[in-house]
Amino acid sequence: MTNSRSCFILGLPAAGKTSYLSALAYSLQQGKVETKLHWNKYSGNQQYLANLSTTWAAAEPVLRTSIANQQNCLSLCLNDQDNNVYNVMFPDLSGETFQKQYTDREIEASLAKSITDCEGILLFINPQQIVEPTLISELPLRPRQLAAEEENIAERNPTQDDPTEVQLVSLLQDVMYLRSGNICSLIIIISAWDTVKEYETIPEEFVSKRLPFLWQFIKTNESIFSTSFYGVSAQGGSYETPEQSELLISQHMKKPVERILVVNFHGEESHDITLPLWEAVNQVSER
Ligand SMILES: Nc1nc2c(ncn2[C@@H]2O[C@H](COP(=O)(O)OP(=O)(O)OP(=O)(O)O)[C@@H](O)[C@H]2O)c(=O)[nH]1
Ligand SMILES: [Mg+2]
Repeated sequence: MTNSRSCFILGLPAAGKTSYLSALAYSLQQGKVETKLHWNKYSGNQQYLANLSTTWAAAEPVLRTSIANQQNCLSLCLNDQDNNVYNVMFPDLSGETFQKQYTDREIEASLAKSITDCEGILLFINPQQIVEPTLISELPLRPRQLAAEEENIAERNPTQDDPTEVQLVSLLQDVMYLRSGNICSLIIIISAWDTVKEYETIPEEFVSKRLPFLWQFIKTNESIFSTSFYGVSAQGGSYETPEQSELLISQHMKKPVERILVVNFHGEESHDITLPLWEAVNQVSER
């Protein structure tokens, strides 16, 4: 039986959305490491994902997704080990689209429909991009007159200055509003997990410590967001210099897919990047 599933991918700029899709596209084509989901057959336009897969294999950073070339609807026909077939549809949008939604309080009708109709949301957070809130007690003491003058000069830029968790909670509130409270599976993916794994082991713990407001919001709305947390290193390390990329490739010559690291809710590690997607489509079928 074929199930149609639609997932929505949400995340601010540089959250790791496209990097995840590039590792996913590569993983689905290789046969060396077992994955929960397999490519069943080609469907739709595969060129975008095929290009991402090539980029991943070469350990090259993906290009940032501009609003002009964002993908509103990619599709994959996948099957799991029990031979359930899933037609999974998802977008690869630019983080700027979500920033605009946050600042302008507006959303395109087609995007709103994708959010309303989807069964699962993958929300990406890059630990290296988190803007943390500043406590009033941490601000430097300034004479009142000077502070007022400075505030007139320095214009606040909400997308740069507002804490990441505030922006994400606002976007999730929009999701709740659009879906009129309909339950939705929410998969929170901490990307670039290779940059945090030395001192954090459990992805949910990372969220509760680094993004406590977001974590409280999710806990408060458990009846609406059925949430799972994953740590994912789609690249396996940094691609910042050609030497770093070459090292990653040479360390995993036989099984390149083992560069990928996925840490589940319990802190268990694997190389299966299809797990978060499988959970998003499977949680729905269990309901
Ligand atoms: N170290 C490390 N960096 C990563 C990993 N995955 C992504 N990054 C880095 O995170 C940055 C952003 O990644 P993208 O995948 O382009 O993020 P995005 O969410 O698609 O961003 P937009 O297209 O701007 O919305 C890039 O500099 C990546 O190299 C990883 O597994 N490890
Ligand atoms: Mg992108």
